[in-house]
Amino acid sequence: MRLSRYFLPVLKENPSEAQIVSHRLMLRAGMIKQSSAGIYSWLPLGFKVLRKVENIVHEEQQRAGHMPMLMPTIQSADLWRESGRYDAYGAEMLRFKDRHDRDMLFTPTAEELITDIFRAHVGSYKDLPLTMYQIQWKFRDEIRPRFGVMRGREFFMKDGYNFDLTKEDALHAYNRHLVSYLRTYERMGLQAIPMRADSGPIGGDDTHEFLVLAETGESEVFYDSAVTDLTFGDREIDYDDHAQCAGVMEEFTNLYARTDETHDEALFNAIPEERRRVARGIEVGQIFYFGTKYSDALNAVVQGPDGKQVPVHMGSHGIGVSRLLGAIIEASHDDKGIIWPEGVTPYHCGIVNLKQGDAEADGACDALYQSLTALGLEPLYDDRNERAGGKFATMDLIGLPWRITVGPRGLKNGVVELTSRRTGQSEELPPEEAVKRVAGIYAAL
Ligand code: P5A
Repeated sequence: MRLSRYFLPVLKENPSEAQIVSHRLMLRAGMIKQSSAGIYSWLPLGFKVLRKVENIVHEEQQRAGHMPMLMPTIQSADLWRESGRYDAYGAEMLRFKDRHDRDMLFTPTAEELITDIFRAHVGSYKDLPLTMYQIQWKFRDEIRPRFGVMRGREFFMKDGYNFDLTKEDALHAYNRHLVSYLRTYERMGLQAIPMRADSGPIGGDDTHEFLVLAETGESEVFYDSAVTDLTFGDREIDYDDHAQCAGVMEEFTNLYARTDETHDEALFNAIPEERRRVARGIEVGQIFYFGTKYSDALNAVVQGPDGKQVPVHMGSHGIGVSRLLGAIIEASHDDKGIIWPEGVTPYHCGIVNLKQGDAEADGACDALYQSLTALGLEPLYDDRNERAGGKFATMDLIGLPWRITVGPRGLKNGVVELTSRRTGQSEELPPEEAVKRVAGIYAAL
């Protein structure tokens, strides 16, 4: 992409309505624009990162054997009356009527809808286990939408639902989700710690939230500092192996880590004092096992091996896809702007031409652009007639992890400059070496 043709409405001033750094930087970098409270348009740069995050979620869900599908954003109230949640859900549910005076709602979550699909089509235990998910817009009429995409009213969520014959199988699905979520967040450059939590209106006793530690986080958390040493890394996992998934669950949840709703002072005080931490975190996902709550209410039964009809065991599992962009920025920025982790960066590498219009510099930039593109990478080429300082400031603000700077002086010596956004360190090297270096970094992901 050439910056001269791109729609990147960066702001020089700090927008006064933004209280936290991620919101500020998303507005300043021209990623989003608020349309009304808690509702945003995703401008090209923001949309590109949203898609990257969404793709990682898709890849990791499918790796775990979960099937993508798509349900509508508008639902009829009928199913919610059947489950008893229509009245219970409260003011967060956006309700309206269609022209025939039928009660409709904008989906805040889809346990009822998927259970209705399940009961219409599945009748035997032989069709289990089954896990399907979607990545779809949700609406919750939050009392205090704030912090940009962090607490929106309209937000993008991955919601997955498992159907199993037994509690044991459903707990395996729970563990499988935990493992896949660990992988998902790590690929985005984030450490998200599973913490025992409260299930709220979704229901059930077993639930963990995934929290990214950040001062601006909305949740208060209590944990043993040893949990921050755990990483999933690139270990092999067989998602069908119950014992292996249970082992990972055990490893990542046996140390004390809880949100304030389930915090237990006595257990916390049993941790050695120097390892006790009270902090704040951003909830980027939550997994639930709620047994037969919805299958009982909506009569979702299958014929078991002994011929008897039994309600299925279920769980649901969410990732805050749009919120993740805020969380990633909270975790990765400096005073100049965003620093994208390589896994989610909107463009792989910036190219800054220090002397636009100079035949040699223009030619070298075009050649770099072509070489990077031929290797499957997406460069963002600042080909505007701007001063170098302005170009660097824009690149720093939008946070591409790598930048190649091209100028007549370097070209005389046959070199360009490769700069890491994270460390600020630069190196002079021949253009083809710079391309190789950048390609190597992404190939290793
Ligand atoms: C699990 C999937 C559920 O809704 N039903 C289907 C279950 N869980 S949840 O915890 O309520 O939401 C899942 C994740 O969505 C994100 N989230 C939000 N993101 C932005 N703005 C909001 N207002 C908002 N509300 C929830 C969170 O990351 C949450 O973990």
